[in-house]
Formats: sequence, structure tokens, C-alpha cells
Amino acid sequence: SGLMAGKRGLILGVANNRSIAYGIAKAARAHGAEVALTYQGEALKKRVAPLAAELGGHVVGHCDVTEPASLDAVFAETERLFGRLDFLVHAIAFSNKDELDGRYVDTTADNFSKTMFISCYSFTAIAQRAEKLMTNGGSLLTLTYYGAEKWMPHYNVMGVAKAALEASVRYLAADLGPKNIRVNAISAGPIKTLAASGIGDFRYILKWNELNSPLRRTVSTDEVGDAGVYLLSDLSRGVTGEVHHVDAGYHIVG
Ligand code: 0WD
Repeated sequence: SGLMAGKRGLILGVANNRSIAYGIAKAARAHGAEVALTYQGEALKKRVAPLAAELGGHVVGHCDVTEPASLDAVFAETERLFGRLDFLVHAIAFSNKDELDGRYVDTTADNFSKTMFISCYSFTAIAQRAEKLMTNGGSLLTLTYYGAEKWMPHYNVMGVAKAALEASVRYLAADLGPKNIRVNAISAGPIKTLAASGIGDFRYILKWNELNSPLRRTVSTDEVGDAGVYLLSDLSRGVTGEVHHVDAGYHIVG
């Protein structure tokens, strides 16, 4: 369909073809959007470039959210390429692996700051830059997880960062609403990606969701992508500040 025809979007956080960001990019493309991807470092460039090519999309450079200059460069390149921006996907999170295990109470100050900065503040840093390019309104989307709402084993400081990220969705939505820029999150059920492999007992969490979610299964990146099309397209033009669960219903159970 042409649900997203004429829309130009920047998608941050594709690491490989199993990334949630890639699922969203594919779905947006399938509905007619034009997409630009970033990569984090040279090693990922080799993975991201063929995926962008496959989508008939663009690569707009290296993006490490801890390097503000790389963000500025990515937005400058996006402006050069697209002129304006209609949607943006933020699918970025990081915490030291040794703290995605064991107890939250043992979190170090250093990793607390790093996790908060990369997994929460970066969305605000990106919204600041996107606002300037969304001259015709727009839609910003980030990815969160149920560990923001409830205690989950091993999610620890990432759960605290996701709670702050969900709060920032609401504050950003209020600030940017008058410009018709909408801000929403998808709370995805567990999916086996590179980032997820860092979480302790992740296979057990997948199995638990399979056994206990209303749909008795986990979700795929394609399913998150289809929900992403709703939130990024005009279908959701009346929706902002929302955290939308794409988790086979698990959030009503656990
Ligand atoms: O079960 C899951 N996989 C869920 C993931 C359930 C619910 C939410 N999410 C969230 C994650 O927390 C994240 O916000 O979805 C988002 C995307 O994660 P993903 O698709 O699961 O994981 P992955 O394919 O690894 O992409 C995340 C990427 C990084 O990959 P690695 O694994 O190399 O860290 O985030 C990027 C990076 O490409 N990233 C950064 N990008 C720019 N600057 C940075 C950084 N400093 N750090 C990580």
C-alpha cells in the first residue's frame, strides 16, 4: 500500500537483519516510505550498507549517540538528502553486560550514567535535531520494554532507563505537539536480537512469554514493524505520548 508514500524517515539502531529497527525499516519501505539508516562504527557499516541497498534506501553515516558531532553530521546529511524529515525511529539502548545480570542494587555510578545517556537521553538529543527538520509535522518513535513498568529479572538499570525513556516520550509529546510532531513508543515483547543476547537468562524470558502471553507466543520484528507503520503514518495522526504494547498481550498478564 502507499500508506507511507512520500514520507522520508531516518532510522537509528540497525545493527543487523535481526534488529527491531530493520523490521520497522522494511515495513515502512513496504508501505512506500523512503528510508535512511545510520551505523554505529565501521564494523556495522558492512552489515548496514547492504540492508539499506536492499530497501532502496540510503546510509547517512556513522552515528554514536555518545559523540554529539556524529549526530550533527547525520542530521546535516539527512537534510542534504531529504530536505525535511517526516519520521524518525530510535532503536538504541546500551548497558554493560555484567550489569544485565544479578541485582539492580549493585549498579555502578558509571554504568548508570552510561545506560541513561545512551538509552534515554539520546532520544531527547535526537528529538532536538529532528524538530528542526520536521517542518511539515512528523512522528518520532522509540522502543521500550515492559521492564520499565514492572520488575523483570536481570533487566536492572535498563528497566530504570526505559522508565525514564517512557516519561520522556510524554514530555517530548507535550513540547512538540504544537508543531504537529507526535512522539510515541512501542513496548516490544522479547525478541532474540544482538542487544537481547546481553541480558541474563534471556532464553528463559522468551520461553516464559511463549507459555504465558495471551497469544501463547512471542512477537517478531515484522510484527513490531507493522505496528511501527501505524505509529509513523497518518493512520495514528490523533495519537501522541503513547506507549503501545506489541508483546502478544503479555503486559496484561505478567
Ligand atoms: O527483546 C528485545 N530485543 C527488545 C528490545 C524488547 C523491547 C525493546 N527493545 C529495544 C532495545 O532496548 C533497543 O532500544 O529495542 C531497541 C533495539 O534493540 P534490538 O533491535 O533488540 O537490538 P540490536 O539489533 O542489537 O540494536 C540495538 C543497537 C545496537 O546494537 P549493539 O547490539 O551493537 O549494541 O543500538 C545501537 C547499536 O547499533 N547502539 C547505539 N547506536 C548509537 N550510539 C549505541 C550508541 N552509543 N549503543 C548501541
